[in-house]
Amino acid sequence: MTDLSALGFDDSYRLPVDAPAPDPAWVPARILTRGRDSFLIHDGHRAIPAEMTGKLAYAATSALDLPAVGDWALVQVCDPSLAIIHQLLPRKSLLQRKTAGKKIARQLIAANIDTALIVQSLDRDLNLRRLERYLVMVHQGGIQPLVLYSKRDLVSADALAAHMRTAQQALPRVPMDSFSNQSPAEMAHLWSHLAPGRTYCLLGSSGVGKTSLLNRLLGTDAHAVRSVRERDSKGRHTTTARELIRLPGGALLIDTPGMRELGHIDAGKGIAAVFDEIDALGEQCRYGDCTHTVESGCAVRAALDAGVIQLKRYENYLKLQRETAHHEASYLEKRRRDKRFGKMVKAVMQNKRNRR
Ligand SMILES: Nc1nc2c(ncn2[C@@H]2O[C@H](COP(=O)(O)OP(=O)(O)OP(=O)(O)O)[C@@H](O)[C@H]2O)c(=O)[nH]1
Ligand SMILES: [Mg+2]
Ligand SMILES: [Zn+2]
Repeated sequence: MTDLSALGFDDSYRLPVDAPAPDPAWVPARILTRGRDSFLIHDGHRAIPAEMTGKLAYAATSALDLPAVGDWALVQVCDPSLAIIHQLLPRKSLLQRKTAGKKIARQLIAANIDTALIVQSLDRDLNLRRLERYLVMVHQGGIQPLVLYSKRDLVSADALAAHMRTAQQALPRVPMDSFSNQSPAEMAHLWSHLAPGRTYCLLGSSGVGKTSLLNRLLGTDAHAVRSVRERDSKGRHTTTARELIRLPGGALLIDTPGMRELGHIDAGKGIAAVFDEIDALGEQCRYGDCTHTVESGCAVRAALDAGVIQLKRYENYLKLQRETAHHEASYLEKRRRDKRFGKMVKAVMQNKRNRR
């Protein structure tokens, strides 16, 4: 008997009613890990190494069309050591970011996440701007956030209280909690956030304690952790791969490597959700296309002057807006160029064939 619901399967992953009927031999399976060209999937019975069909790979017009960790797909199980991924099932949610560096491309982090556990270390400075960046990514993907402040043992009770107060005041609607992995009681409390059959994803900078948390939840040392001091200056991260893991009790968890850069492409929806009070004020600006910078009759600037909105939050809002618009424009331009190039190659090939 397969129990796909234990892997997080539900009715929302069915193909749309008007989609062509898939091959009856294909079964739903979840992507556990993704290598360069290979995958590990689970079909409810067992984990099986898998490859995707050439058709799926060639039909992909961007990284978004390829399987990511957490995706549900229709696969054909050939034998216990090989499955073929034929088709992706509709996604409930999708975590993505701009690839690091100058390149303008989307990178998929994980699919079908219910809640992102954004881990922030209490022994580092409270960086609300970085947290807003994570929240934009999470909201853009249609995912619930839960901020977990880690390493509680490294700060005093007063420092913790001040920290949490400031964070919660700045982001009143974001659920937050704190813990130390040194405290069994605090670890036990964390379980109350994790429900069976739901999928969670650990996010946060390198060294904040994501993998340590996973290990504690698993009750093993199966996954590598490394002290912040041991991390080399080349910025090597301890966790390098993403993997979907089933926890005791049945929650599903994906660990991720810490991200140095957190750029967004086309994240307008996420920005509007994270900066909802600014977004709402924007409706009252005199001009519909107000940039909230120099226009007269700007309700956002008025709120800023009245001290209703914090300057740093406002600045981060503008920065993220500019950045996402810029990346989106570069991304579209690149797609146009690629398409033109593709057409040209096709025309040349056609020409060649005709001359034969
Ligand atoms: N004092 C204290 N140290 C912790 C706690 N959680 C994690 N650490 C330490 O922090 C260091 C980094 O932990 P990791 O779990 O490797 O961090 P990570 O977030 O997985 O890092 P990357 O995989 O590089 O993204 C390790 O030395 C852990 O032992 C905690 O609650 N308290
Ligand atoms: Mg790690
Ligand atoms: Zn305005």
